[in-house]
Amino acid sequence: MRTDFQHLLVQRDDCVVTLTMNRPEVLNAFNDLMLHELTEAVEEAGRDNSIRCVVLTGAGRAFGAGQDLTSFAASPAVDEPITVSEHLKKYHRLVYALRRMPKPVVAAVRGVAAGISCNIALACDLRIAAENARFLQAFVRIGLVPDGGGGYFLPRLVGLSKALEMAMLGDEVSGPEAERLGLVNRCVPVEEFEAATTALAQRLASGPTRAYGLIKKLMYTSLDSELPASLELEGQLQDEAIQTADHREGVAAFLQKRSAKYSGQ
Ligand code: LHQ
Repeated sequence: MRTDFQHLLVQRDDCVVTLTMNRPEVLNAFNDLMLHELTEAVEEAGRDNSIRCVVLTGAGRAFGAGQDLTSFAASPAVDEPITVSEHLKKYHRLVYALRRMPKPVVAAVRGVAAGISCNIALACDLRIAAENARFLQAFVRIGLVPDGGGGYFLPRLVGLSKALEMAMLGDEVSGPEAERLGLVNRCVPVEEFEAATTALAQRLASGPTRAYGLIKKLMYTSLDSELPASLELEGQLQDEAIQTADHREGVAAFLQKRSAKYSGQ
């Protein structure tokens, strides 16, 4: 997989790839190049069968500060209407790449995750936070609405009431509070953050990868569908899962009273 990016570090450890957004001088705020590089890397990781878990994180003291406001800002002096929806389509491509990737993606959040960076973390499958994490729907502070899927992910993760509060007040939510709300899966002390992230990623990377991909499809499709459609899809996906080598290995391991050794196939 390509590693020579300008604003993205790519680190490979066996079947885990860690993608680190790397503009620490602006708390990893997104400029066009970083967004492009991250999207390319996520899409490539999705296609590469030797990668079985992806970790997304930020360099330095933050996860990300949202859109770089120096490279994309409405000038107060200009009256002409500006259109941001075309620009947002580039973020949407990243959101789809994360959600449709047939393997687990973990967001590892240390420090601030603001604006669209926060919502990119919400687009990942699981989130681990350090105790110093700060989740912030910063949009309203500059008179904008949550983008990057925030209007979709946030109420589904924390419920409508808290989602509206976060979006309307724009106050920071700490790591421990995020865990309590279900915004993140777990929050750990700062000094344990890296080891806990590695342990989670390695566990996922040695699991039944194809089942994980099918689980993502089932869960994400069910959010948008009625019960009959979800039950129908469940049957189709289980037909697929039951034919995998990992399913056979899991059953054999159970019957032989040993740990399963999953190949990802
Ligand atoms: C930054 C940024 C930043 C540039 C910190 N840009 N430099 C919107 C518009 C258009 C299209 C697409 O979508 C979007 C979506 C969005 O994401 S809108 C939301 C954009 N983000 C924000 O409004 C957050 C702005 N940043 C902040 O409010 C604070 O920096 C937070 C709360 C994130 C962190 O506060 P602190 O920990 O106190 O750090 P700091 O403010 O001192 O920032 C450190 C440096 O990073 C500083 O530069 P400097 O040269 O003074 O050290 C900041 O200017 C820079 N920085 N965010 N988004």
